[in-house]
Amino acid sequence: MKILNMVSFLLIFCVVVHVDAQEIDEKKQKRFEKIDKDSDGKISKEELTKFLDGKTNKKGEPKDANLEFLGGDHDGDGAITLEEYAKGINWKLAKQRQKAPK
Ligand SMILES: [Ca+2]
Ligand SMILES: [Ca+2]
Repeated sequence: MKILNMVSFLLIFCVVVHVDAQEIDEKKQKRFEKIDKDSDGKISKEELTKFLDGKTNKKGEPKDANLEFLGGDHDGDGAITLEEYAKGINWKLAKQRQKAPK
């Protein structure tokens, strides 16, 4: 009977984790849609700049849309897709790109 308990525990655990992940995705999707003003499924630099305008980070400093865009556009094609947005901002990549010429 012990094994059965383990299995059901794992099963419940998996379901809970799965639901959690979905909730985050939904939140992210809603936020993504908010930023994507023209609803073409991609966030352009202008859209991100407008969205972050007047917003501050945890330290109270104005948000750097340029840097966030560099770190959010993972494949560097000039737009942030929902997939890229869901992965989050890659700050390491952003700083690397900011340092690189061009
Ligand atoms: Ca857009
Ligand atoms: Ca991209």
